[in-house]
Amino acid sequence: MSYTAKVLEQTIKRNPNEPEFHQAMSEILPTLQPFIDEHPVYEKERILERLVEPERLTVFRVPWVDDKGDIQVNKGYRVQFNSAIGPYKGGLRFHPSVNTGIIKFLGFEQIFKNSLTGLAIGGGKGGADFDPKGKSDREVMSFCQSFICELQRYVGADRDVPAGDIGVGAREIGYMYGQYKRLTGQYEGVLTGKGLTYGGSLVRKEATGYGLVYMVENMLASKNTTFEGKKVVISGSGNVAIYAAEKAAQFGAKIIALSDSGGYIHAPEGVDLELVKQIKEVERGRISEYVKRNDGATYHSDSSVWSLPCDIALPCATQNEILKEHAELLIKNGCKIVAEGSNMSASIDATELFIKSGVYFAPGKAANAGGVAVSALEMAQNSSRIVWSFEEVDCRLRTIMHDIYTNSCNAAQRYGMKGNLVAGANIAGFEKVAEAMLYQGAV
Ligand code: NDP
Ligand code: 2IT
Repeated sequence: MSYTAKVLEQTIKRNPNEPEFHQAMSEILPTLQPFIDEHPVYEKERILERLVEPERLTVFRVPWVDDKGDIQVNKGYRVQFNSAIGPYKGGLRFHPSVNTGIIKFLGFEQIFKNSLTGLAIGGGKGGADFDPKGKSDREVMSFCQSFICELQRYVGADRDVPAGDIGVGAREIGYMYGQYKRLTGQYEGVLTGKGLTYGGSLVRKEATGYGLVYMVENMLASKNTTFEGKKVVISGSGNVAIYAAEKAAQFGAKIIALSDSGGYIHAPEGVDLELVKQIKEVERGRISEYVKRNDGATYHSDSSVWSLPCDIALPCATQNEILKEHAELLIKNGCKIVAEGSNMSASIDATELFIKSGVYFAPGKAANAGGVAVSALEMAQNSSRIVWSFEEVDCRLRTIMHDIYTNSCNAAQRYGMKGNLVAGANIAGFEKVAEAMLYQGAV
């Protein structure tokens, strides 16, 4: 049995009931074998056994008081997975589905993603099984303050720097930042995705979506084409989806669909993004609201957004939102490019089918790395107490996405897997972390 297969088997056995974590490891570990064959020292030094075990996993109680005066209790999490190349960095997810397996899959992916950015950030992730939907601002503030009261013991500008993810945006980051400052007396870059008036970076809000489109820009360029006139289907209608739609539209694409967990809108002539922003960012409403105010679109809750014919599909909602049956539909309808805005958007069999069928596929750890990359630029601006212009940050983001694309392509090619960005991104991300772990000894 190969080294990677052995570690995978052992790790699955040692971490039962964590299917998403198993899936992330099953996608990553086997692709590292050719690189490890060439560098046997990594097996000798047990790098993989160390890599799959988080440095630390904290689970904590988050009690808070709702608007009726009742006490609610949620579970909070932070996994500090790997600090070989920098302080832990990764988002916080507030969603009722959050559990240990989901936090560990996200934290594990984050190690590779953060390495790919070329910046000095280690892998971490956290969150809570709290559902912000339907809660008042006051309730969200109460929850966030309680959450950070506990988390503040474990984070810090040079230690662990959380940010947003599903259910955590500027509002939640603001409440947590204010409470952190109050608890510690420190005005430091402990969180990213902050508001622009208190240490946030320009382009952070847009970064994941814009970065995703910059990744696809490179994929298209390799096929001598551009976004101009392409039909794009996007799932989700949150932070990543909205800014992916914005940049793709600026590049001349037509965004024909967006969704949320209730259903999707189909706008054959292109979505009105200002209306989407009003509904989603301002009113915190449902995407179904769109068709009540724009008669160029229809709403569907009984079929999948992936049933729509398109040139490019950008999943931007959550993990495993593209299963094999959806991949089959996309392929049948002529989709040529799939790039993951969400983490682990596609199941393993869906990913394999895309690759086998010649659909150009970019995995999340490469394609959605723009968000955390600009988070690291926010950290850099905070430490040096300067502010870069929108153009400066955007230009750095575009270069970073270009470099991630090139490094992933080159790594795949080096190991005889030309065009396989899944293997390429895994190897390119692993190289730096593995070497850093090796040189730091048995830690
Ligand atoms: P938001 O909370 O802003 O938006 C999430 C969107 O996805 C909403 O439209 C939501 O619909 C939908 N969604 C969430 N969970 C589900 C589900 N179980 N089934 C169907 N739809 C769902 O989150 P983000 O846009 O920030 O995150 C989207 C994805 O991108 C996540 O996978 C995240 O990990 C990833 N990501 C985010 C980054 C960032 O910087 N924010 C960076 C890199 C990756 P509804 O409102 O109905 O729940
Ligand atoms: O999945 C991710 O990369 C994020 N949610 C962003 C993390 C960050 O620290 O900006």
